[in-house]
Amino acid sequence: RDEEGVIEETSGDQAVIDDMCRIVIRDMDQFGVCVVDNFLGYKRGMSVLDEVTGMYTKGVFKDGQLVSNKVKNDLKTIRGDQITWIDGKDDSCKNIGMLISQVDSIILRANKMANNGKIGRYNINGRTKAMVACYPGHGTHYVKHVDNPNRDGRCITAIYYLNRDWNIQQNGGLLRIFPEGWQDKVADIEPFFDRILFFWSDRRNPHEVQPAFKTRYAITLWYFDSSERQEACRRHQVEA
Ligand code: AKG
Repeated sequence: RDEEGVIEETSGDQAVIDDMCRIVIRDMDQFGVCVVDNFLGYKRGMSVLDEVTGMYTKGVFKDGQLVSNKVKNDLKTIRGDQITWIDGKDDSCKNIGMLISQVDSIILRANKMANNGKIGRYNINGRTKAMVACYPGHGTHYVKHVDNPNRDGRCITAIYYLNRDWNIQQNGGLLRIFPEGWQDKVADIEPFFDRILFFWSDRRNPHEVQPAFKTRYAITLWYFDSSERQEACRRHQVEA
Protein backbone atom coordinates (compact mmCIF):
# COMPACT_ATOMS: atom_id res chain seq x y z
CA ARG A 1 0.00 0.00 0.00
CA ASP A 2 3.07 2.25 0.06
CA GLU A 3 2.50 2.93 -3.57
CA GLU A 4 -0.93 4.52 -3.13
CA GLY A 5 -1.64 8.24 -3.46
CA VAL A 6 -4.58 10.46 -2.58
CA ILE A 7 -6.81 11.71 -5.37
CA GLU A 8 -8.23 15.25 -5.23
CA GLU A 9 -10.24 17.38 -7.58
CA THR A 10 -8.44 20.66 -8.24
CA SER A 11 -9.66 23.69 -10.09
CA GLY A 12 -8.14 23.98 -13.57
CA ASP A 13 -9.44 25.48 -16.77
CA GLN A 14 -12.88 23.84 -16.57
CA ALA A 15 -13.74 24.31 -20.26
CA VAL A 16 -10.50 22.62 -21.38
CA ILE A 17 -11.02 19.81 -18.89
CA ASP A 18 -14.62 19.26 -19.98
CA ASP A 19 -13.63 19.11 -23.68
CA MET A 20 -10.99 16.54 -22.92
CA CYS A 21 -13.40 14.54 -20.75
CA ARG A 22 -15.85 14.26 -23.62
CA ILE A 23 -13.10 12.74 -25.80
CA VAL A 24 -12.06 10.35 -23.02
CA ILE A 25 -15.66 9.24 -22.37
CA ARG A 26 -16.34 8.73 -26.10
CA ASP A 27 -13.14 6.78 -26.89
CA MET A 28 -13.26 4.64 -23.75
CA ASP A 29 -16.85 3.70 -24.66
CA GLN A 30 -15.99 2.90 -28.25
CA PHE A 31 -12.45 1.48 -28.04
CA GLY A 32 -11.49 1.08 -24.38
CA VAL A 33 -8.37 3.07 -25.32
CA CYS A 34 -7.95 6.85 -25.70
CA VAL A 35 -4.97 8.95 -26.84
CA VAL A 36 -4.71 12.72 -26.29
CA ASP A 37 -1.78 14.72 -27.72
CA ASN A 38 -0.41 18.06 -26.43
CA PHE A 39 -1.77 17.23 -23.00
CA LEU A 40 0.17 19.81 -20.95
CA GLY A 41 1.66 21.92 -23.74
CA TYR A 42 5.34 22.25 -24.63
CA LYS A 43 6.49 24.34 -21.68
CA ARG A 44 4.83 22.34 -18.93
CA GLY A 45 5.72 19.05 -20.66
CA MET A 46 9.38 20.13 -20.71
CA SER A 47 9.28 21.01 -17.01
CA VAL A 48 8.10 17.45 -16.25
CA LEU A 49 10.77 15.97 -18.53
CA ASP A 50 13.48 18.04 -16.82
CA GLU A 51 12.41 16.73 -13.42
CA VAL A 52 12.41 13.14 -14.66
CA THR A 53 15.83 13.32 -16.33
CA GLY A 54 17.20 15.07 -13.22
CA MET A 55 15.98 12.21 -11.02
CA TYR A 56 17.32 9.62 -13.43
CA THR A 57 20.76 11.24 -13.40
CA LYS A 58 20.73 11.22 -9.58
CA GLY A 59 20.22 7.43 -9.68
CA VAL A 60 16.89 7.13 -7.85
CA PHE A 61 15.43 4.63 -10.33
CA LYS A 62 15.47 0.91 -9.47
CA ASP A 63 14.86 -2.24 -11.54
CA GLY A 64 11.16 -2.80 -12.37
CA GLN A 65 10.59 -5.02 -9.32
CA LEU A 66 12.54 -5.89 -6.19
CA VAL A 67 12.84 -9.65 -5.92
CA SER A 68 15.45 -12.33 -5.36
CA ASN A 69 18.44 -12.44 -7.72
CA LYS A 70 17.33 -15.49 -9.63
CA VAL A 71 13.91 -14.01 -10.34
CA LYS A 72 15.54 -10.62 -10.90
CA ASN A 73 17.58 -11.96 -13.81
CA ASP A 74 14.53 -13.64 -15.31
CA LEU A 75 12.61 -10.44 -14.75
CA LYS A 76 14.88 -8.46 -17.04
CA THR A 77 13.68 -10.68 -19.86
CA ILE A 78 10.10 -9.88 -18.80
CA ARG A 79 10.49 -6.17 -18.06
CA GLY A 80 13.63 -4.10 -18.65
CA ASP A 81 12.40 -0.83 -17.21
CA GLN A 82 13.75 1.05 -14.21
CA ILE A 83 11.22 2.80 -12.01
CA THR A 84 10.59 5.11 -9.09
CA TRP A 85 7.32 5.96 -7.28
CA ILE A 86 6.49 9.64 -6.82
CA ASP A 87 3.60 11.27 -4.92
CA GLY A 88 4.29 14.70 -6.43
CA LYS A 89 4.13 16.48 -3.07
CA ASP A 90 7.85 17.07 -2.70
CA ASP A 91 9.08 20.46 -3.89
CA SER A 92 11.65 18.75 -6.09
CA CYS A 93 8.79 17.04 -8.01
CA LYS A 94 6.26 19.85 -8.25
CA ASN A 95 5.92 19.56 -12.02
CA ILE A 96 5.16 15.86 -11.77
CA GLY A 97 2.67 16.91 -9.06
CA MET A 98 1.07 19.31 -11.54
CA LEU A 99 0.79 16.51 -14.12
CA ILE A 100 -0.80 14.22 -11.51
CA SER A 101 -3.38 16.91 -10.58
CA GLN A 102 -4.26 17.46 -14.21
CA VAL A 103 -4.82 13.73 -14.82
CA ASP A 104 -6.82 13.43 -11.55
CA SER A 105 -9.10 16.27 -12.71
CA ILE A 106 -9.79 14.59 -16.07
CA ILE A 107 -10.48 11.17 -14.57
CA LEU A 108 -12.69 12.42 -11.71
CA ARG A 109 -14.66 14.73 -13.97
CA ALA A 110 -15.09 12.10 -16.72
CA ASN A 111 -16.23 9.62 -14.07
CA LYS A 112 -18.90 12.11 -12.90
CA MET A 113 -19.94 13.31 -16.38
CA ALA A 114 -20.38 9.87 -17.98
CA ASN A 115 -23.87 9.00 -16.77
CA ASN A 116 -24.45 6.42 -19.46
CA GLY A 117 -20.85 5.84 -20.43
CA LYS A 118 -18.73 2.87 -19.37
CA ILE A 119 -16.41 5.04 -17.28
CA GLY A 120 -19.46 6.18 -15.29
CA ARG A 121 -20.06 2.64 -14.08
CA TYR A 122 -17.03 2.87 -11.83
CA ASN A 123 -16.76 4.81 -8.61
CA ILE A 124 -13.25 6.19 -8.90
CA ASN A 125 -12.00 7.41 -5.56
CA GLY A 126 -8.28 6.66 -5.49
CA ARG A 127 -5.16 5.85 -7.40
CA THR A 128 -1.59 4.70 -7.08
CA LYS A 129 1.33 7.10 -6.78
CA ALA A 130 2.95 7.95 -10.09
CA MET A 131 5.28 5.28 -11.45
CA VAL A 132 8.05 7.03 -13.36
CA ALA A 133 9.64 4.51 -15.73
CA CYS A 134 12.73 4.54 -17.89
CA TYR A 135 13.60 1.94 -20.53
CA PRO A 136 17.32 2.67 -20.90
CA GLY A 137 17.60 1.60 -24.56
CA HIS A 138 19.65 -1.52 -25.59
CA GLY A 139 16.48 -3.38 -26.59
CA THR A 140 14.82 -3.14 -23.14
CA HIS A 141 11.16 -4.09 -23.33
CA TYR A 142 8.14 -5.41 -21.40
CA VAL A 143 6.52 -8.64 -22.61
CA LYS A 144 2.78 -8.90 -23.26
CA HIS A 145 0.83 -8.65 -20.00
CA VAL A 146 -2.37 -7.42 -18.37
CA ASP A 147 -2.02 -4.75 -15.64
CA ASN A 148 -4.91 -6.04 -13.54
CA PRO A 149 -5.74 -9.66 -14.43
CA ASN A 150 -7.23 -10.59 -11.01
CA ARG A 151 -9.43 -7.74 -9.82
CA ASP A 152 -6.90 -5.85 -7.67
CA GLY A 153 -9.00 -2.68 -7.91
CA ARG A 154 -7.28 -0.86 -10.77
CA CYS A 155 -9.74 0.15 -13.49
CA ILE A 156 -7.96 2.76 -15.64
CA THR A 157 -4.30 2.98 -16.65
CA ALA A 158 -3.10 6.48 -17.60
CA ILE A 159 0.36 6.81 -19.20
CA TYR A 160 2.03 10.14 -19.99
CA TYR A 161 4.96 9.98 -22.44
CA LEU A 162 7.99 12.26 -22.49
CA ASN A 163 10.02 11.34 -25.57
CA ARG A 164 11.00 14.16 -27.91
CA ASP A 165 11.97 13.49 -31.55
CA TRP A 166 11.04 9.84 -31.19
CA ASN A 167 11.49 7.89 -34.41
CA ILE A 168 9.64 4.62 -34.06
CA GLN A 169 11.59 2.91 -36.90
CA GLN A 170 14.96 3.76 -35.38
CA ASN A 171 14.15 3.96 -31.66
CA GLY A 172 11.51 1.18 -31.30
CA GLY A 173 9.68 1.32 -27.95
CA LEU A 174 6.20 1.02 -29.45
CA LEU A 175 3.35 0.20 -27.05
CA ARG A 176 1.18 -2.43 -28.74
CA ILE A 177 -2.27 -3.10 -27.25
CA PHE A 178 -4.21 -6.24 -28.21
CA PRO A 179 -7.77 -5.19 -27.27
CA GLU A 180 -10.09 -8.09 -26.48
CA GLY A 181 -12.57 -8.70 -29.28
CA TRP A 182 -10.65 -6.83 -31.99
CA GLN A 183 -9.70 -10.17 -33.63
CA ASP A 184 -6.25 -9.65 -35.16
CA LYS A 185 -6.33 -5.85 -34.96
CA VAL A 186 -4.03 -4.04 -32.52
CA ALA A 187 -3.59 -0.46 -31.29
CA ASP A 188 -0.03 0.79 -31.80
CA ILE A 189 0.84 3.77 -29.61
CA GLU A 190 4.06 5.72 -30.20
CA PRO A 191 5.47 7.12 -26.92
CA PHE A 192 5.59 10.72 -28.14
CA PHE A 193 6.38 13.74 -25.96
CA ASP A 194 3.33 15.26 -24.21
CA ARG A 195 0.99 12.42 -25.25
CA ILE A 196 -1.33 10.79 -22.72
CA LEU A 197 -2.94 7.40 -23.09
CA PHE A 198 -5.86 5.92 -21.16
CA PHE A 199 -7.04 2.31 -21.27
CA TRP A 200 -9.00 -0.19 -19.14
CA SER A 201 -6.49 -1.91 -16.85
CA ASP A 202 -8.20 -5.32 -16.83
CA ARG A 203 -8.09 -8.29 -19.22
CA ARG A 204 -9.66 -6.22 -22.00
CA ASN A 205 -6.26 -4.74 -22.81
CA PRO A 206 -3.21 -7.02 -22.92
CA HIS A 207 -0.22 -4.95 -24.04
CA GLU A 208 3.53 -5.03 -24.60
CA VAL A 209 6.38 -2.52 -24.87
CA GLN A 210 8.50 -3.45 -27.88
CA PRO A 211 12.32 -3.23 -27.59
CA ALA A 212 13.52 0.36 -27.12
CA PHE A 213 16.89 1.42 -28.53
CA LYS A 214 16.95 4.90 -27.02
CA THR A 215 16.15 6.06 -23.47
CA ARG A 216 12.36 6.06 -23.18
CA TYR A 217 10.48 7.80 -20.33
CA ALA A 218 6.84 7.47 -19.23
CA ILE A 219 4.78 8.23 -16.12
CA THR A 220 1.93 5.88 -15.20
CA LEU A 221 -1.01 6.32 -12.82
CA TRP A 222 -3.53 3.58 -12.08
CA TYR A 223 -7.01 4.62 -10.88
CA PHE A 224 -9.02 2.49 -8.45
CA ASP A 225 -12.67 1.55 -8.51
CA SER A 226 -13.66 1.84 -4.84
CA SER A 227 -15.67 -1.37 -4.44
CA GLU A 228 -13.25 -3.55 -6.44
CA ARG A 229 -10.38 -2.09 -4.39
CA GLN A 230 -12.17 -2.62 -1.06
CA GLU A 231 -12.92 -6.19 -2.01
CA ALA A 232 -9.27 -6.76 -3.03
CA CYS A 233 -7.97 -5.28 0.26
CA ARG A 234 -10.40 -7.45 2.24
CA ARG A 235 -9.22 -10.56 0.36
CA HIS A 236 -5.62 -9.60 0.98
CA GLN A 237 -6.24 -9.26 4.75
CA VAL A 238 -7.95 -12.64 4.89
CA GLU A 239 -5.06 -14.26 3.00
CA ALA A 240 -2.34 -12.52 5.06
C1 AKG B 1 3.60 -1.18 -17.72
O1 AKG B 1 4.37 -0.53 -16.98
O2 AKG B 1 2.78 -2.02 -17.25
C2 AKG B 1 3.64 -0.98 -19.17
O3 AKG B 1 3.05 -1.76 -19.87
C3 AKG B 1 4.36 0.21 -19.75
C4 AKG B 1 3.68 0.79 -20.96
C5 AKG B 1 4.43 1.92 -21.64
O4 AKG B 1 5.37 2.47 -21.06
O5 AKG B 1 4.09 2.24 -22.79
